[in-house]
Amino acid sequence: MSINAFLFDLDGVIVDTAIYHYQAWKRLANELGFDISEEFNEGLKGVSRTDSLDLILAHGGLSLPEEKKTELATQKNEWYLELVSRMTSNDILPGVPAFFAQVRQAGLKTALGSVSKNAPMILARIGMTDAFDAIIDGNKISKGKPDPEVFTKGAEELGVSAAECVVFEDAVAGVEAGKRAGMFVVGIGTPDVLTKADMVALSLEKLTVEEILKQAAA
Ligand code: B16
Ligand code: MG
Repeated sequence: MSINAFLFDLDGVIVDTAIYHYQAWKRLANELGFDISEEFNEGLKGVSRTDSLDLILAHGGLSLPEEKKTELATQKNEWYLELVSRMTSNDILPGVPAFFAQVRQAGLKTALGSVSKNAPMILARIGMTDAFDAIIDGNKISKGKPDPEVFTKGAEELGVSAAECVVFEDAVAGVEAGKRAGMFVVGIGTPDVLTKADMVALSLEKLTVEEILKQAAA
C-alpha cells in the first residue's frame, strides 16, 4: 500500500506552543505550592487539558473536587491564551513552509491531528488553516492521545486507510497514538525520548518527503 496522506500534530511540530502549555501549567502548579520539571512536562505533551490537570494534581499529591478542577483548567487556559495571543506566522517552526510545499508537490493529502481545543484559533493566527485538507482538533474527539482517535478520524475525513498515512509527532503519547492507529510514525525530537517512532528527526527542516516515503515503504 502506498502512502497518500501526512497527518501532523500541531504543538511541537508546526508551532512551538508546547513551551506555552508548559509555562501555564508550571504557573498553576506553583500557585498550588509545588513545581513541575521539564522532564515531567514530556508526559503532558499531547495529553488533553483535563487529563493533564489530573496528572499534575497527582504529582503534587492533591485531590480536588470536580468544580475546583474545572476552575483550575479554565485558569490555565486563560494564561495559555495570553501567551499564544501574540503568535503570528513568524512562530511557525523552521522548515515547515518548505516541507509543506514538498508535500503539495508530491500530491499528498494533509490533516491536522491535535487534541488541542485551541488548534483552530492557532492555525488562524499563523495563517495555516488552508494548509490542511482536514482538521481534527480537541473539539472533534472524545479521547486524547495516546488513544488513536485523533489520527483515525483524520484518515477517515481524508478518505484514506491507516496504512496510507504517515504521522508527525513530537510527543511520547502522540507517537503511541499514531502506532495504535496502525500508521507509520515520524518522531520530531530525539530517539531516546521517542523510542516507539519508526524514524526520528529534530525538526521538519531536517526531513525530505522523498526520504520519508522511502523509509515508510521499506
Ligand atoms: P488545549 P497537540 C495538545 O496538543 C498539547 O500537546 C497538550 O499539551 C495540551 O494539553 C492539549 O493539546 C490540549 O490543549 O488545552 O489547548 O485544549 O500536541 O495534540 O497538538
Ligand atoms: Mg505535540
